[in-house]
Amino acid sequence: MPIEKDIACRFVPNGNITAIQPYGLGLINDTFLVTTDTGRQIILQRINRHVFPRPERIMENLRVLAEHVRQRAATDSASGRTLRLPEILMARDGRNFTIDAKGGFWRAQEFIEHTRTYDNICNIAQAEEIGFALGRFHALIHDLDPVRLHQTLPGFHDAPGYFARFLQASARPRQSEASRELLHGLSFAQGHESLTRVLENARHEGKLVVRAIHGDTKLNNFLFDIQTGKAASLIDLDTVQPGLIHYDVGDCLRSCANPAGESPREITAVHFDLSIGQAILKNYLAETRGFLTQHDYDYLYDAIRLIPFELGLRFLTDHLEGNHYFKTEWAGQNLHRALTQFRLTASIEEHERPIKALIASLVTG
Ligand code: ADP
Ligand code: GN1
Ligand code: MG
Repeated sequence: MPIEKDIACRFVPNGNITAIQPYGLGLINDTFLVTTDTGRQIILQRINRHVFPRPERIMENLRVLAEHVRQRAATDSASGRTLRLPEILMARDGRNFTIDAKGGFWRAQEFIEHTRTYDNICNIAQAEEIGFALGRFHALIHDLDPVRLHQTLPGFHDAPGYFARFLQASARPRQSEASRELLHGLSFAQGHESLTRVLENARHEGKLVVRAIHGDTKLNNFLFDIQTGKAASLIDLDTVQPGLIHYDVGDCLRSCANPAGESPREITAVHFDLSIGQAILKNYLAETRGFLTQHDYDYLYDAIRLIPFELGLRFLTDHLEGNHYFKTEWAGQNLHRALTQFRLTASIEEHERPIKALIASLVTG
């Protein structure tokens, strides 16, 4: 019996499992869609232990998050539209995870039906939905004391830390001569070190405060209702932990406001689309106006510029270290992903004035 079937049985007390298939295009966990003879479907995941050293901390955070959101929903009935978060399922032994014989860490969650994800943004209406969903998520957790959450992934979004690791990896002797692409990536990274400290400095100066955040707000972590096209859910909650909301806003815009996506055929197609950025930020700010501060607004542009650069550094470092973090399908894929994020960073720098003007008009208007 394949291991995932044995594990799935632990989360499905009633009914026989009729199908298990690998599901989705996440780069970190192993995800399966499990179907039973009652027609019920669940999402089963093996958490990547290399990325998450203490996966039980994720599950504790998810419990705290669910409890907080439930309490808020009870007091917040006037809010109109809701954003669903997937319910975590209990295993037969009463825990919300299970461990296999090899030490693999598994958990299951409700499959949110009638939804789909996108890897490339399609239109402005989707961008507006993304802005709403991220803003609503931040509004739901803005009063969740971050002290109640574990760091599930220490050093995540520590851009200076990523830069130091990049320097180490790039200093190691290479087996073959560097390609033109690699030389370009190395030189882009080296030339942008000064970007890496901007958010962490603002945090140390007390201008930006640590809050509960999502941590991984890329496009395919938003579920869209197939029929209405509305954002139904924000998933992949493994990196919900203390952090800066700027990480989430920057990550969301780097992922969604680049219509060419993370794996474009031609890197020259990559650019920051101002209309998409405007649609996301407009709805995001409408949901979060009640608790964001002037300092928060002041650092939005820096976040939008930093997070694609940071991700480019992470991809490039993984390429140099032998691709043990992000899943890859072909040699050189992480280098290609890095150059894509660097191209996006350059596009954001080219559009600095209009992006700043856009933020200013949305904040004051
Ligand atoms: P990873 O950390 O590897 O990205 P995710 O938790 O994002 O893992 O899951 C991978 C993919 O599986 C998602 O992009 C989405 O397509 C799908 N998925 C995950 N959870 C759910 C869910 N509760 N309902 C529907 N689809 C889901
Ligand atoms: C990973 O897990 P997934 O595929 O949704 C990564 C993000 C990156 C993203 C780039 C925990 O997201 O930080 O931005 O890949 N998640 C983790 O595609 O490292
Ligand atoms: Mg994901």
